[in-house]
Amino acid sequence: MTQAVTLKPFTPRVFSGVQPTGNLHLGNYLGAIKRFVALQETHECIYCVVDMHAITVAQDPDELTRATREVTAAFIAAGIDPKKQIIFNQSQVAGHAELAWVFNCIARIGWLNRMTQFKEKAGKDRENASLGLYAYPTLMAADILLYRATAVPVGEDQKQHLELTRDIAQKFNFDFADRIRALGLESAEYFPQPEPLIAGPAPRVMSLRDGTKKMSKSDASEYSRLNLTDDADAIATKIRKAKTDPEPLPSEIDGLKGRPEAENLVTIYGALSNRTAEDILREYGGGQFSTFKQALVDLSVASLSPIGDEMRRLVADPASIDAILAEGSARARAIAEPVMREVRAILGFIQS
Ligand code: AQP
Repeated sequence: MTQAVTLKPFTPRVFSGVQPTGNLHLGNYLGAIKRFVALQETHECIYCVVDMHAITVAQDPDELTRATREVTAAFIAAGIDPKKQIIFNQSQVAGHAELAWVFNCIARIGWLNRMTQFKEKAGKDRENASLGLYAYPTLMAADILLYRATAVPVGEDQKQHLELTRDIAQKFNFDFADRIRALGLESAEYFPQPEPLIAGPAPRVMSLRDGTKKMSKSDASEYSRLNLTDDADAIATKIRKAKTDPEPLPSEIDGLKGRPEAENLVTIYGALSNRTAEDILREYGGGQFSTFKQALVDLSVASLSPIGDEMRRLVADPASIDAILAEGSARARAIAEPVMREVRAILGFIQS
């Protein structure tokens, strides 16, 4: 006999996560966090510091604790209201790990073998990569679907993982369609197909040293990225040293073709100032890079310094940050636990 559960229609809900690894940079801000802030005006949002994803590569425990507080501080400093939205750390809601295991049994090895991020991160030493790094996308699917989230703001690098999440949701719904119906859901859709929210002014911010590589926490060169906690001097030095080519900035957008470094700097300027590339090139096109770079320094310092200052103020009081995470975790558990009960019922697990 099946256990009776009530399955409700989807609530529009945003979920996204950031790993507490290394220093947060401008790519994390423009590709993800800045958009998290905007979405809270229109959506119920759950923002997660994904500490379990972080340990897919070796982490120093003290550093992981520090970085978890720093990402939490960045969310708040950027403008996310922890009273209205849920901010928590992943490891405190057991359903993430539990649902990830279920999804490990739903996803096919062939699907995982196509994931380019694993190939890039494992590199040539694939045999020595952790099993967790390989299974990273099924944990990410669990993060999202545990809350039956309908929309996921991420940078472009996460597009493939989002597609896998949709495939897992679809296969789960298909494999258990009869059971889901028998349990009382009108349609056979238990999990939603979450929409990736990738569009935005800067879905892929590139390295300041190489316009063909994404800005990344793990890049060995500090000069490749602007960290959210960089002071004005560091921001100015990094932008002045940013790689460019010998040509002046073009006056038309077409002139950026084949010039990835120039295009990246214009994209960053546009995302920080909410201006279009056309508008920026109308003002700076034909002039020297040094003039444009100075304008970018001023804009970056004005945009990032208040966030960095507020982050420093917040992390100086770790007990308050931990309290915010604890409260967010309790609220996240309250959403996740009924979902896990339903999932267990769908699977046929006897529950005590
Ligand atoms: N360069 C980027 N441009 C736009 N968005 C980006 N994101 C990351 N880099 C860029 C987005 O930031 C969010 C959080 O990323 P994450 O910390 O969960 O993981 P990540 O993508 O692995 O970040 P990094 O900095 O690139 O770390 P490493 O160096 O470890 O690979 C995500 O929404 C991501 O898309």
